[in-house]
Amino acid sequence: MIEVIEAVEKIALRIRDAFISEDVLYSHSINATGDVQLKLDIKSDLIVEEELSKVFTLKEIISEEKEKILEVNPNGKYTIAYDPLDGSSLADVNLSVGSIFGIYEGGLSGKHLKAAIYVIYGPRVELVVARENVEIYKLKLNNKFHFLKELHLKNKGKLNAPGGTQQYWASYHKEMIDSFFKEGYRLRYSGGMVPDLHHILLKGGGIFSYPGTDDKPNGKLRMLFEVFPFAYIYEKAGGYAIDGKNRILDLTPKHIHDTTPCFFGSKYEIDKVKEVYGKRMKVE
Ligand code: AHM
Ligand code: MG
Repeated sequence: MIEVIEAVEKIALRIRDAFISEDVLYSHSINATGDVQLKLDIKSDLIVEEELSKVFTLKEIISEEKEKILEVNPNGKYTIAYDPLDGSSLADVNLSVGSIFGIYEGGLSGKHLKAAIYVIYGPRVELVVARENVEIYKLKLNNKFHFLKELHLKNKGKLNAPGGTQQYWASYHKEMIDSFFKEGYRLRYSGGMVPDLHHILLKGGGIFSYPGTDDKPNGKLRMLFEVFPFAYIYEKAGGYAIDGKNRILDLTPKHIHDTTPCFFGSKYEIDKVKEVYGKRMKVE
């Protein structure tokens, strides 16, 4: 597994460098020599594919940016599913974005997840690795990641990050979100899953939700690339991740790009979601 983590460290450095390369960040057209210039998300996907293909323990890689599974090493044992640059539209306005990796062994479901990693590109670059524990590393000037601490969620937090288009929320979902605000929770939603979930994790608690809605009954966020890795990270940190009723890590996607409604948080908030969603699961 260490070889996978080392590959992610290299990826993080290369994507960090890609942000300050103007031709990558701002080009949406054909350059002077007639080449179609790369956008940041395409460039990030190429970087990830290049680095992960060199890792001998990886059998297959699955990118959020690609239709199909790519076999990289027939003798490898893990499949890695990744979102090379989650929330990439936020990079254009210079907000934090991230890369997410789920490492699966023996199948593609929540149960087969063996580790999860994400990188957050903010004012600092940080790496969070979940195996038995959840550890955060900070990138220093020597281009090495240094261990900072273990991350743990408390029983209850103060932050509320409600995703999805409000116009399409079910009435009971809206009431639940409002009830957190009435209890004093503060709105913290940047539109980037990585910074929003990182914020809650680092502050020790709160709730992030992306529900099923009229326009998107299965939510927006993808199981393999986004939801399972964060569910794993939250559980290992002492938190919870559910789809409303079920534990996220008990789910199995039918197709690699399947999405699911999702709620991540500490015990108090997730108990409340279970209570509300236990009674009414359908969008009204
Ligand atoms: P992306 O993978 O296309 O970037 O979309 C995922 C992002 C998440 O980071 C974020 O939580 C969500 O989309 C925000 O969606 P919305 O704009 O509907 O709130
Ligand atoms: Mg994404």
